[in-house]
Amino acid sequence: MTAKTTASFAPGHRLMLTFLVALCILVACVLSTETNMPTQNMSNKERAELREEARDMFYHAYHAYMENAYPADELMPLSCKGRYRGVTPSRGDMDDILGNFSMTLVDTLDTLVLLGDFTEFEHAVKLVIRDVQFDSDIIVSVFETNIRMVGGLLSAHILAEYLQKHADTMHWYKGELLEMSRELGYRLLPAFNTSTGIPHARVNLRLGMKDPMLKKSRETCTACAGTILLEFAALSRLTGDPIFEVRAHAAMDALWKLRHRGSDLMGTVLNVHSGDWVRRDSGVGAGIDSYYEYLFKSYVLLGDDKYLARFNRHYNAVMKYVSEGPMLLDVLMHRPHAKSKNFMDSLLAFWPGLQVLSGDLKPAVQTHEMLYQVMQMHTFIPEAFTVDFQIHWGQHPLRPEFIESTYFLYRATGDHHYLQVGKRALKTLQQHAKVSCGYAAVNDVRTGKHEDRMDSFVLSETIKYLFLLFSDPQDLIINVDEFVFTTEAHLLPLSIAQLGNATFSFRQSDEHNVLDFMRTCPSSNKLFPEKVRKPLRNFITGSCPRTTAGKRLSALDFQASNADHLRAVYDMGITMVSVGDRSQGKVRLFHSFYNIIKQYSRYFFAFIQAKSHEEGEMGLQFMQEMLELTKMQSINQLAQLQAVAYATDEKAQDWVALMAGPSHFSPELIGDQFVEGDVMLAQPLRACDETLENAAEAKGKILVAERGDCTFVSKARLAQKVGAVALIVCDNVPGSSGETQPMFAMSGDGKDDVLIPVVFMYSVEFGKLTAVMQRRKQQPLGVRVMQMVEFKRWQLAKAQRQNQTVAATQKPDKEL
Ligand code: DMJ
Repeated sequence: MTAKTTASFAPGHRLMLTFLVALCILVACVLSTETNMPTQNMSNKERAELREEARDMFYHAYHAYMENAYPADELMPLSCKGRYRGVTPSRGDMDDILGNFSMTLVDTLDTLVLLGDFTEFEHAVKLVIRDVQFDSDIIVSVFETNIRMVGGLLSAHILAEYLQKHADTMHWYKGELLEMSRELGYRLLPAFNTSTGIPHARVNLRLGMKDPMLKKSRETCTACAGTILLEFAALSRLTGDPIFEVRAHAAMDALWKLRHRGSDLMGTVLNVHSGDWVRRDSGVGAGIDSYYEYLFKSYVLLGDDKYLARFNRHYNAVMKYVSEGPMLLDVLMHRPHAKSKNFMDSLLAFWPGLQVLSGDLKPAVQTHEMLYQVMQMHTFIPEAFTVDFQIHWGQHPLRPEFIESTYFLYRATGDHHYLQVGKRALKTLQQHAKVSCGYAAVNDVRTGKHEDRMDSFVLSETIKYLFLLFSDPQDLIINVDEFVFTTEAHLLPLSIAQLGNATFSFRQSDEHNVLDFMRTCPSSNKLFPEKVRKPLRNFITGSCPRTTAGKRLSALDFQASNADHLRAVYDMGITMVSVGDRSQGKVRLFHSFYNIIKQYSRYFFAFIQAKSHEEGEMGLQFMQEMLELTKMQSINQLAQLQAVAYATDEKAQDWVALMAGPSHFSPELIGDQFVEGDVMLAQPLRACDETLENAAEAKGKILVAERGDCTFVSKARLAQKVGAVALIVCDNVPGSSGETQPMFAMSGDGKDDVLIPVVFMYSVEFGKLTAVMQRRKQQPLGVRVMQMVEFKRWQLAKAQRQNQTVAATQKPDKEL
C-alpha cells in the first residue's frame, strides 16, 4: 500500500530540507567511495529478523500492560499490576506524570500504526474514547501531560484519519481523539497564567491553579516550559482554536528573553513569575534537553525562521562552551568557561540525533560513539556518569534517547555500524530487562537489580525507535520523512504548516540568520562516520587519540596514564615532575615555550623548543585550564563535603567524622552551623510512603532513609513532615564509598520547601555509623551534621587548645 501526504514548506523550511537532502547525498557518495569499512554489514535477513524481534518485544510489553494493568497509567512489571495515582504507594513528585488517564495506552497508539496493526489500533482507540477521562482532582506535570497525552492523542487522531483515507478502515471515527486532546489542552491552559507567560510546572486537572497545593508554585525547568509548542501548534491548527499556539509561542518568546546575553546559554530552573534563574547550570541534558529540540523542530514543523535562528544561537553557544570533544559538560550560563558538573546524564543521549537533523554530523558521530562505549562498559547507559565514565547514578529506566540517536544516525549515513549498535541495545534489553510481565527498569546497572517500573516511553519510544531502525521505508504504512517526531516520538505531519495560522507570519526578524545555520556544518563534505569514530573507539579504555595541531588536548581530557597524552603535553612544552612519594602519584607541571630536556648540573638546564609556536600557545592554555580545574575541584570538594560526626567516648572529648555529600535542595550548613540529634532509622527504611511507622518518635531526631523507590527530595519532605531535624540518605549499593567514588550533591525538583539539612552517605561510611549504633544498643547515638571543613577546623582548634594547656602546665617558672 502506498501512502503519501502532500507536504508544502515555507521558504526557510524548504531550504533546510534541501540542505538535508544534499547532506545525505553527499554522505552516501563518500560511503560509496570508501573501501575500508570495518563495520560488518548486516544482511537484509538479519535486519528483518531484528525488526521482527523488536515487534515481539512490543507485543510482550503491550500485552503485559493491557492484560494486567490497563486502564492504569503504567504497568508495574514485577508485581504485574497497574500503577494508579492515589492508590499505589506514592513515589513522590515522580508520580506527577500520572493522571489516571491510561497514559501507556494513549502514548502507544501511534506505534500500533507503525507496526501495521490496524485492528489493534482501532480497538485501542475505541478503548481510549470509552474509558479515558480528565476530570480528576489530580495535580499533573504540564510538560509530561503535554508530550505523552496531548501528543499521543493528536498523533493517533492524525493517523486514524490517515487510515480512513488510505486503508479504507475506521470509518466510524469522527475526530473524538482530537476533541479529547482539545479538552486536555484546556485543562492545561490555567498553568500559563503567569506574569511571564512561562507555564507553571504543574496544574490540577480539575481545579487548574486553584488547588491550594499549587499556591506556592513558582519554579519550573527550561525543558518543562519549552516543550509545548509542537503539540499546541498542532492542536490549534487542527481544531482552529488559536489559543494553544498563542500561549506556546508566548512561552517560547519569554524563554528566549531569559538567555544570557553574553553566552547565549540557558539555565535549567527558573521562576515563572519573576523570570529569575534559580539554577544556572547549562548543558543539553536534564532540565533543558527538549527546549533545544523544540526550537529546531518548531522551525521544521511550522517553517518559522525565527526558531531556526534561535536554535542556531544556542547551538553555537553549546558547541563553544558545553561541548568538550565528544563529551557535553554543564557550565554556568553566566560563567561559561567554568564547568559546573563533572558528570553527564543519560538524557543528553538525544543530542546526536538532534545534531543529525540540524546537519552537524561529525560531532553527532563522536558523541554517539562515546555513549556507545559507556553503554558497552556498563551494559546500559547509567542515568549519570562521570567524565572518566564511572557510574555516578546507576539507574537505567530503559530510556530511548541513545536508540533514537542511533536511528537518526543510521538514516543519515546508511552506515551499518548503527545497525550493529541497535542490535546490541536490543539484545541487552532482552537479556537484562525482559521479565515475564513486560520490561523492568534497572535499578542499578552495577547489580542489574530490577525496579517495579515500566515507563510509558518504553513502548512509545524505546521499542518504536528499535522497530524503525530495522525497518525499510517500504515496510511502513507511512512515509516517516513527511512527519516530525515529537520529543515523545509522536508523529506530527509536516503538512500541518499548510493549515497556516494567520496569527503567525513568517517574517524575517533581526534574529533571522539562516547563514549561521549553514555555518554549523562546515566540514560535512569531508565526513565519513567511520573515520570520525575510529580515533574515539578506545576513548574510554585509555588510548586516546594523539592530539594533533588541529585539536588541542584539554586539561579535562588529560590522563597521566595515557602515553599519547604524555607525548602531547610534552610537545606543548610541558614538563612533568613527580613530587613527594611517587606512589601518591603527585605530579607538578612546568610550562615553557621551551622544554627542559636534561639537567646537566644544579644550575644548568638544556632546553628544546616546544614543537611549534602554536603548540607552545596550546600548552599555556592547557596549564591555565589545569590550574582552574585543580582550584575548582579542591574548593568544590572541600566546601561541599559534609560530615556526620559523633563522639567516640562518653565525655564527648574525642570525635570522628564520616564523609557525606550535600544536596541541592536543602539549606547549606555554613561555617560553624551544625544540626545535632539522635540518629533514628526510618521505618520503612526507604521512607517513600505517606508517613512512617515510627513517625511519633521522629521529632527532633536525625532520620536515616535508604536511597531508592522514590526521589531524594520526597524522602526529605517526609522527614521534615514527621519533625526530624535532618535527614541522612544512605546508599543502596553495597560496598560504595566516598574513598573510591566521587561525592555528589543530590538533586531536587527545583522547589525550595525543604528546610532541614539533607546529606548523602555511601554504604561503607554508613556501615561504620550502623556499627557504632549497634555497639551502643542501649543508648541512642547522637551525631552532628556539619561541613567537613568546619569539623576539621574544630578539631584543629581543639588540638591547639590542648597543646596550649599542656604547654602551660609544663611551663617552667622562669623563662630560660
Ligand atoms: C521521554 O518522556 C521524552 O523523550 C522526554 O523528552 C525525555 N524523557 C523521556 C525519555 O527518557
